[in-house]
Amino acid sequence: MSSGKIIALSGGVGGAKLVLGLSHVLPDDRLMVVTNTGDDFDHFGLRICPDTDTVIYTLADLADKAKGWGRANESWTFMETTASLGGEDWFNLGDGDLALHVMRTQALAGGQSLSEVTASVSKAWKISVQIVPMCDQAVATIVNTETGPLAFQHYFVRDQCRPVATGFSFDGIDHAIANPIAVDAFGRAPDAIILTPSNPYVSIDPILKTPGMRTAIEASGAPVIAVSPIVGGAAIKGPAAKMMSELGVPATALEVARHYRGLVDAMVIDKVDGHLAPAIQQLGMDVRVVPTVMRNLDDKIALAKDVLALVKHLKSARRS
Ligand code: FO1
Repeated sequence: MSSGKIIALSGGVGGAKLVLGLSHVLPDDRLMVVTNTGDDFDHFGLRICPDTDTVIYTLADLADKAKGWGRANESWTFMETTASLGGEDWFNLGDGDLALHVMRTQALAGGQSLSEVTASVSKAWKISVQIVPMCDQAVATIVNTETGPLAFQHYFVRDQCRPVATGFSFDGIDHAIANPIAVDAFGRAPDAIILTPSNPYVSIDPILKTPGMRTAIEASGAPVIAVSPIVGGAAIKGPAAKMMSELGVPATALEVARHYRGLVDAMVIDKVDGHLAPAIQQLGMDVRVVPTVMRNLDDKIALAKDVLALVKHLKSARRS
């Protein structure tokens, strides 16, 4: 394989798991992660960036692996004190996590961009994989529901994904600009672009819909591979399957492939969904059927290797 970059588009938990696997099998300078910032919001006057932070904590080996978000071995004095004062306690900020939000908010107020803050956090915590937020402008994912529009974290955390979703919008996206660092990387002949197994509607779509991003991906000429977050009709974590049925589409890996049609060259789906491979091939996509559920580091590395084998196959098929 050549030494071009592998550029992974990632939301939170599922995406971060595959990114960790990729980081174990690729030299650090060959991996770039573009993170979803549609989940970002202001809370207690602080800028919170959940998906970017999940990737940071995962790569810095600081993540709470059981919860999938936040830091391991957290203390919760801030939250307990906030609750005892009758403050808002629906969104859990651990004490160590809080320090990151305070530092970031201060740096942003001082004129740094989100990309710059993310790079300096990565440097401080010795993460050498490049983590690039999808844009430096504020974009806010809105979940439209039967009972009205909800800011993403209100839908996801406060209301526990209970409202019935009718669609999604991304406030501010028209004024956003695809991160120039990512656009530059897409223009330098990357080996592949990976849509990680994150939620297609609220994690990957905001990245793809950021003006300039999809055009840059398409112009890169690199194969685009998506790993299905839907396995056996259910999402490994999060509301993707629930959203799909509420939107009136079957919660299947085939439907994920349909959603990405026109952009994605190949799908990686789980063994339990092997019967869907012919239908996905009929959409004009290549398919790999492998174990995709990442329970431990070995699973993450194995999936990363399977994805990279597919990259190699797609690149040599293009050459011949
Ligand atoms: N998810 C929850 O389900 N409950 C929480 O209280 C919560 C707090 C939280 C704090 C910081 C952070 O970076 C993430 C946090 N998350 C929490 C996860 C997060 O909001 C979602 O996982 C993502 O936005 C979806 O990818």
